[in-house]
Amino acid sequence: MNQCNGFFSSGEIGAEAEEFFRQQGYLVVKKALSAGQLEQLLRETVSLARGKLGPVEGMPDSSAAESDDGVLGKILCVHQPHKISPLLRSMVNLPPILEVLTRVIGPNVKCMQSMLFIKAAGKPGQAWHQDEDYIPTRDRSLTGAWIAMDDATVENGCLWVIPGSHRPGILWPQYPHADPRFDCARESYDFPHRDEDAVPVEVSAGSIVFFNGYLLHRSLPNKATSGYRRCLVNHYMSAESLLPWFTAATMPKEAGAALADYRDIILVAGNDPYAWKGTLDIARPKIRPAGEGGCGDGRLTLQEHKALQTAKPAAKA
Ligand SMILES: O=C(O)CCC(=O)C(=O)O
Repeated sequence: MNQCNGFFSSGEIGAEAEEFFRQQGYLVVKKALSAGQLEQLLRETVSLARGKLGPVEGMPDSSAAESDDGVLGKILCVHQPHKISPLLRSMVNLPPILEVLTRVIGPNVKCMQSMLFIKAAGKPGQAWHQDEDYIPTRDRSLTGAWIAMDDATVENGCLWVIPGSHRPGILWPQYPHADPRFDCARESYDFPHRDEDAVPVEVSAGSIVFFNGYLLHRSLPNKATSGYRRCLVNHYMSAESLLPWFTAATMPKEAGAALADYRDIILVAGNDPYAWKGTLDIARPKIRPAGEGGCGDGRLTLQEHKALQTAKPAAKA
């Protein structure tokens, strides 16, 4: 029994796992996928990257003669791949995922997003952030299920988490960083933890890392000389909560902003109390190309960003 480090087996998700998740903000289900399922996922990733599942916005040019490595190396991440892949759509309700989610979220659970990270050797990671910065729930129920498609190690850029950092329920400020270790998203700062408080979540392929939407997490660049650190991340929340996401596109005309509710969702467990609204099919897959990290002009160091923030009121006066 090694529950104290947050690693559990499928079928072992009980009160101890739930308590670990509540306190630390994450847990791991070891080897939740079979070798066959992993193999299918890896093959589907190549098909998707080659455009065989249909067009994807942002797809880099590749020729049929190019090697799989050449094609995969141009893509850092595919957003919403389940929209064109029946296989990835089926991974949204894998039994080990539902086993954990119905324990840590509740009986009624919906999914609103999938992301497929490829992160070839040499490619950047993701800076400190909290997923609720991007996907706002009303009840802090956002939970990621991060399915490792390769062994994820410190060397190849595994996930790092700050245990317990979800508990205050605060969204920390973010700024557009210029750190070449990370892709172009924004970075959280001024939270009361140090980088040294983070722990690497090294897992074997087929394991699933679950983490709360307020948990501070990041990943570092893939420093291996070859290979990938691929993962499929699905995001879930309580079906009882509205989802005020992408409101301009999805808010019903008669509703105020306070009632905005993104309805391109998949119910994966229990009942949807808002089933009367129906669902939408509006999200389309999109590719984030694999740059080298760092985002060039217009990006700031934290010191520059803070100096600008301090200068703003004075400039207005
Ligand atoms: O896998 C990664 O590199 C980052 C994943 C992540 O930050 C997320 O899923 O929110």
